[in-house]
Amino acid sequence: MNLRYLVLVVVSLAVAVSGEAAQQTAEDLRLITNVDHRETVSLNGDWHTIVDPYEVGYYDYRWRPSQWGFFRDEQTRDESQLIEYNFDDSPVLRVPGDWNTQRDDLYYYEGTVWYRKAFSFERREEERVFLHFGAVNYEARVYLNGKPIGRHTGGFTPFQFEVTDVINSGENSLVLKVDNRREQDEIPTVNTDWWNYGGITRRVLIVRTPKTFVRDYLIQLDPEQRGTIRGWVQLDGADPTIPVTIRIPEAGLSRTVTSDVAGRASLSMDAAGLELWSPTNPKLYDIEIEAGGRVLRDRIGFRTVRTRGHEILLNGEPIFLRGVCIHEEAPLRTGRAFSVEDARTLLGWAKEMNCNFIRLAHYPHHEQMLREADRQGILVWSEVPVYWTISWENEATYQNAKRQLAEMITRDRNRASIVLWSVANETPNSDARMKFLTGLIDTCRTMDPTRLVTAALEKSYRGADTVVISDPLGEYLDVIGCNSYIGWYDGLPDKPARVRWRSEIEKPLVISEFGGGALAGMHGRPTARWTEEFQAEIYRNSVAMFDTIDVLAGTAPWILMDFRSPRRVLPGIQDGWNRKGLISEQGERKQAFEVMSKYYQRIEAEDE
Ligand code: GCB
Repeated sequence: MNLRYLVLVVVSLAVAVSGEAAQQTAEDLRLITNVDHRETVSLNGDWHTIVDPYEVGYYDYRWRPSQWGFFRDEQTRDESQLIEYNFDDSPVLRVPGDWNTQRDDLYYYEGTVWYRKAFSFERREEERVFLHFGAVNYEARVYLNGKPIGRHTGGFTPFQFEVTDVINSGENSLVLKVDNRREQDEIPTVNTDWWNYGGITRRVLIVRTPKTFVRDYLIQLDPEQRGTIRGWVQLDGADPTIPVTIRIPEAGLSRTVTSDVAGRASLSMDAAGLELWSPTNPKLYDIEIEAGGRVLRDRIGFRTVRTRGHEILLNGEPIFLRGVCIHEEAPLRTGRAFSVEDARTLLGWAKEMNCNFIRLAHYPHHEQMLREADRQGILVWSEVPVYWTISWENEATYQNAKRQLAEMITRDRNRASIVLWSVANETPNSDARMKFLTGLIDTCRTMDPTRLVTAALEKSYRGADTVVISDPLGEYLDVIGCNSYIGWYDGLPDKPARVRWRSEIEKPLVISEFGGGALAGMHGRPTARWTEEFQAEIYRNSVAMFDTIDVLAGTAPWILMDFRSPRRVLPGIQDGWNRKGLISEQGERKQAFEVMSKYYQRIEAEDE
């Protein structure tokens, strides 16, 4: 027996005993993209759930993975058996949705909840079947008809498992163990400034595909040659060397390529006549990708993004990013946002503020948000939750971050709206952190050569009032993001007007956070903290400061809407909410909203 075979046998045995399936790696994701345009069956709706803080559904009394776990196929029960749980008589939670806002007793719950969905399904000959999860926070162990089919960690990215050989024609039982406990070595780590909403927070779908099908593709303009589409199509299946035709019917474009033995077909296509996507003209084209007699459709916008000195160029023209940061907090109802309606409300507010750009903080947001940004013509910064003090030295932590980054890029690299991938937020410098983050930057560049890479860095002072960015990570980025709370954590609201920025790096600078807190409806003098007047004063002086920064390519105030955070405990004012929103969670605009919207109106007029 050779060593490789022996390792395989040992790993398979371990899997069989523990019920564990190895997690996919960044290099081997095999994600099926564009689930919106595939044949799917929704498993959204009510799921029966068991709250299990001691994980008795997983471990036995010796703390070993139990053979009697809650994932056992319920059809195999007999009446004499000792079974101390019952999904059918347990309460339901809605999917998609976090558990914290669905039941009062789960408001602060962090731990394990079991979910069960019973469903019927008709299998067809000659097809493959996959389960798709938009996101589950944080760890998901998935069982179909009593069999473990996979495990995934990371609360904001999609994952899938093939279940062709496990799904029944007839009745099925899908069980998930969902655990959202925070751990030091995970991504994110234990310490964040947002609430750790648990649950199956995004949609669950059954995806039906032919035996060989188009799994993924990149169809984007070459950033250096706007008249050319470059990319590739990836097939999946037993018959990978078949012709693939890519068509853009409205533009009369069509190209047929043949995939190699790995199912990969490279694509290069003349695109000289295409109308370009931009915030003022968010033109999307219907795309068809035909392989093996089946057509997969998508809607794709074509644009380029590059930098030149201190400028960001969209379609070759300088553009100032008139932005705002957004958390995935549901507007008006609270909880995790997940729907097109949520996206429309948030983006509608951003547009009302005259934004052309949003920073989706601090993790990948749901797919509908990106599709809506494509439709509305809003540029996007998308990031992974590599936030503050994560375990830089831990190889498993690095692999986890890399995989989450790969999942984000794979899901969204055909969205015209996304112009920036961000690898980190406010991370303290060290050799280990540099190695970690430059590794993530390389992953971005390998997986998507068409976009810019950034990170939100921190500033430092030279003297009392001169700000510089000396973080060595800047050298590896295309665009420097910088979070800066001058006037809130750093001095009083009059301070921004005195501060001057000096750039030592010949790259565009985006102020990726600034601002301060205010309770909507609380009024007083501009010197009284938590009043709308105090917050508006910070904004007025920040805007005056921005006018003096010649390398500035964009700004994104923190934040569009108040959001839940357990770090924010001041009674009567915070009550568990970060109050730096320009709008309250109930939709009330604070005075600073008006300051920003006027600033952006002026910038927009100057740009025209
Ligand atoms: C930051 C963080 C952000 C916080 C914000 C704040 O610098 O990036 O996640 O919520 O400050 O409100 O302090």
